[in-house]
Amino acid sequence: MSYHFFETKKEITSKLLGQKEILEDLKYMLLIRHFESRAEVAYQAGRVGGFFHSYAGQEAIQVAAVRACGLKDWYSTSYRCHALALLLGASPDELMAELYGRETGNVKGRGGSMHFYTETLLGGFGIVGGQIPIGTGAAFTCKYLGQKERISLCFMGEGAVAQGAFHESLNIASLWELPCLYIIENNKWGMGTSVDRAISVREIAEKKAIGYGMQGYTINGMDYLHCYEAFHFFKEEIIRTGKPILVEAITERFKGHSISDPAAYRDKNILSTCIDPIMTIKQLVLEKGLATKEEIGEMDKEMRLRVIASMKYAEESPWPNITTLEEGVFAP
Ligand SMILES: Cc1ncc(C[n+]2csc(CCOP(=O)(O)OP(=O)(O)O)c2C)c(N)n1
Repeated sequence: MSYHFFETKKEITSKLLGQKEILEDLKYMLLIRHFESRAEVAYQAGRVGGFFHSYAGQEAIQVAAVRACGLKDWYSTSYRCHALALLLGASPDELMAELYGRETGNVKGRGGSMHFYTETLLGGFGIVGGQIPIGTGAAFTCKYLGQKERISLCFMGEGAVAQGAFHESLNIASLWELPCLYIIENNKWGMGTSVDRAISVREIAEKKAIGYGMQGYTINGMDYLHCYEAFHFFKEEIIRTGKPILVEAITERFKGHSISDPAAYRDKNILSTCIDPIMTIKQLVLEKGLATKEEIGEMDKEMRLRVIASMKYAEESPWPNITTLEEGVFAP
């Protein structure tokens, strides 16, 4: 199916996105991809347990969102949270150690793949749609405290749109005019269920937003520059109007739903025809003459070695002491 993507204002945003930032983002995209693929290998070798959901294929969205909105906003997302944690300042070491279940992990080995946090990342949620009220609450905080330059970005898969928490959150966000950017990452599959069999409308954001009196947009989640320009506009709009926005980013999940899913239900040819988002930023770098192919190759190697070093760090890290098992765990 073809989509009508939001038309961005290139002339404004291209001035704001500097050479240093583009190169940094290329490195982030390479780092995320290597992190996902190496961690997957570690999982298959029995070094990582629990669940594991790869963000491979969707990198352009969160890399561009964090670049455009900055590190001071609030962020929340689903269990597919490795990339966002890396982008918001968690080190590959602490994240890999978390996957390995070690004491040096992001949450001391208690949470695993689905529960990463940073000072501005409110999680990592295993319950589909669980982060939507949290992201909405963060937007409420911004408004309540009078932080006019600060917004909340709440990412979710398209499967979460059918949850009650989605409707209740968007209704209240619109009613109370909360500075929240809701981003539906439509990778076309909720586990093994196609979006066509799960969600009753196409152009999900554009159509759903109307029901809440909000603005809704569709963006190309496979194109880094387009995503950057769009996110830059969305944040400015939220700050200007004080109102929430709903966005659908069309993307592709390069892997199965989780590591145990070979995605046999999906036509493999589709992936061979779609553009890798990393190619879009590589092309931008080459077109602007920011680096040569050889230099990009060096960056790739640097990021690969960084991830391999994080695996060594995780491997050599201690296991949590059994006597601390209940520390930091809250249950009613
Ligand atoms: C409330 C709830 N229902 C069902 C599940 C089981 N489940 C886990 S992931 C998933 C699919 C969600 O798909 P989507 O929201 O599109 O996100 P994606 O995995 O594609 O990023 C389901 C149904 C769950 N974790 N939570």
